[in-house]
Amino acid sequence: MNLIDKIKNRKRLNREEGLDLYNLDLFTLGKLADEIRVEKFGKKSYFNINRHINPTNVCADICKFCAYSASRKNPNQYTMTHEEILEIATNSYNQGAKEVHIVSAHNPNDGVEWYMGAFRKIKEKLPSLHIKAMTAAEIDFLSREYGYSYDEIIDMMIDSGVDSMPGGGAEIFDEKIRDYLCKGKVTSTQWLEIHEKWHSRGRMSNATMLFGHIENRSHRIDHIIRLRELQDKSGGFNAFIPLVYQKENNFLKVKEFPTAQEILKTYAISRILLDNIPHIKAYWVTASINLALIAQEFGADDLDGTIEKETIQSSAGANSANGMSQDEFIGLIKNSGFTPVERDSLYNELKVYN
Ligand code: V47
Repeated sequence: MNLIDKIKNRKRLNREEGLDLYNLDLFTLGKLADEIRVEKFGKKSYFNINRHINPTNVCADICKFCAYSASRKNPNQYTMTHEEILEIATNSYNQGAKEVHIVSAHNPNDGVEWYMGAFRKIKEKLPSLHIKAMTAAEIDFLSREYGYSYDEIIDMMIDSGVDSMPGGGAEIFDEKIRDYLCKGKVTSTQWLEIHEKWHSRGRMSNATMLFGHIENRSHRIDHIIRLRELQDKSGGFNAFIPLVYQKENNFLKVKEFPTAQEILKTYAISRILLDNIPHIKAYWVTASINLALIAQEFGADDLDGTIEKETIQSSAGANSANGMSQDEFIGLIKNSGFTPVERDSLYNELKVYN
């Protein structure tokens, strides 16, 4: 059976076949991915009303791609108090946010309780606000820095009110590329182990892949296949999020950036290869809103959310510092021919905007 027939018959593709997909022309690939997307979700495009909070940029680790953590290029250190974090969460909740997405740098100054106490305070005051927090990289950092096992940290997160885990810190799993980008941080095996442990408690998480820097196509396919293998075992990933590398204010020298064509192909291939992860998220912050809207026709069914404030990627050049208004977001999805569906963090539908 040739590659296209295999996809049409919903047969699983292996690594080599995954890589071959890049040789298909963009429109053939897009059409194949779109057929799968439409079979699963029709013309629905999911989003949520969320608020990103990045409580500190003080970081013990050094990732070459990062423009967010305080460093020579970003001398403005900050660490929020619990009261400041709670105030942001409360204001967002009062304006309709259903989720706070809390990701910090790896702060060696304030202890595990600084992280957990913030979650507890939010949960106590706003029990219905979904807390998506703590990347596997943060969990690994706390474990290394303070001598807790992954299980202990995960149990503390659950006791403190964390509902789901974001997909950050995955970067690219290939060990050689990863070592160059962020040696010393959570390894690929550890990242996968932490998510598996989280899933084993009946909890959901996301998975990202940072691409468009020094990796090549086969590294991306390897990354996607490793996620597919874990998902076969644990079933806990809600969404896969290819993050397009942003190039400003960091220490990574990249000569060539991915074209729009390469980015769209990567979304489409993710949709085709990941037959067991339901949602493919075109995170508009890194793809740009224009390309994210087009990605809806190349396999993506989720555009993340309104975000309100965003620091990690906007520090590196993305146009996302102030999020996007709900009306604008809904209008853009509608005008692109899709049906906006507000979802909660676990993809239950809250409102369909016909
Ligand atoms: O892991 C850092 C990435 C991630 C850059 O789970 C960069 O729903 C591009 O994981 N260019 C954190 N990306 C953000 C993240 C995320 C975002 C949205 C939704 C979800 C989710 C998760 O940001 C890091 C890293 O890969 N990042 N620097 C950069 N220069």
